Amino acid sequence: MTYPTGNGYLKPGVLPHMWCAGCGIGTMLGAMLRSFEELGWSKTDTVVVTGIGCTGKLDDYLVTNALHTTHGRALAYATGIKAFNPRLHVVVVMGDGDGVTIGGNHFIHAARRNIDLTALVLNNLNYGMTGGQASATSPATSITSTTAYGNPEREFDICALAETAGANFVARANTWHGWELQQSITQALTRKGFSLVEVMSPCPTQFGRRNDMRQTQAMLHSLRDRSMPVDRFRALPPSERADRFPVGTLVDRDEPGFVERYAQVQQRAAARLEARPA
Ligand SMILES: Cc1ncc(C[n+]2csc(CCOP(=O)(O)OP(=O)(O)O)c2C)c(N)n1
Ligand code: SF4
Repeated sequence: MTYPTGNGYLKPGVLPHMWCAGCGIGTMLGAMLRSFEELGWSKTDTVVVTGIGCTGKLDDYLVTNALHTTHGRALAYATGIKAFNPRLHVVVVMGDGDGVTIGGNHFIHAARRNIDLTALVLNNLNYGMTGGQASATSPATSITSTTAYGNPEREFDICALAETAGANFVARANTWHGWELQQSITQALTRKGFSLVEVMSPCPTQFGRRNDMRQTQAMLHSLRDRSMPVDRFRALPPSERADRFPVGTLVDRDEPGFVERYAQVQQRAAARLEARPA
């Protein structure tokens, strides 16, 4: 089997990777590399920004410009990079802890700003790296290392959050349906404004084994079985939606992104300066 090189984005000699057997992060990495390859992006024009966690380790496998940042703040660093040099393709890879738990505020404001970045949030329903603690996406009643008798909190719907905050493009995928995952990533990468792909992914080691999914593949199968193409999901009566989640493109709009709006601000400021009496 040949592994995608993503235009040479994959660091030579790094495989096999560090993630647990049955983890979905490697699948997301493969899909992202195939998308880079498909779009013909150059390594020098692409920056991958990560946070901290099992998902945050993804940049270790890349040859391109990569910035390994602090937990929950990847979007803040990425915003600085994009604002300083809008020519760059900036892709931000985070876990659900990074993206919407400790990083929730940065996430809301990146989407509100509609800053021209692509965020890939791997949602494995818990903090994988640090021992399986509950995150903001751990389902209500689920068992984690910090909710041994069931999670009393309700979970965030990451896609709904991005949509409400103002993101131009929002999609959800899972690591079982690899081709669809790659299609969603490619679409997200080509949109202006803030684009999000929520990647539903198994964490058999921390989440699966605590929630009646002890076999390595069980959580992956559960995510596969609960996924439903968005058109079919929306046709379901609300009473039948409970254990399902829609996958595919949920939002695709063409509002001006931050880069475009900021360029207009710069033009207005330059015109004002020029109009000043000498
Ligand atoms: C400010 C800060 N708080 C806490 C930690 C400890 N920490 C490291 S990784 C992590 C959880 C990562 O979870 P997630 O982002 O969901 O990624 P996963 O490991 O599941 O891929 C935590 C809490 C940290 N490194 N920095
Ligand atoms: S702990 Fe979970 S998220 Fe981390 S590598 Fe293992 S399976 Fe993947």
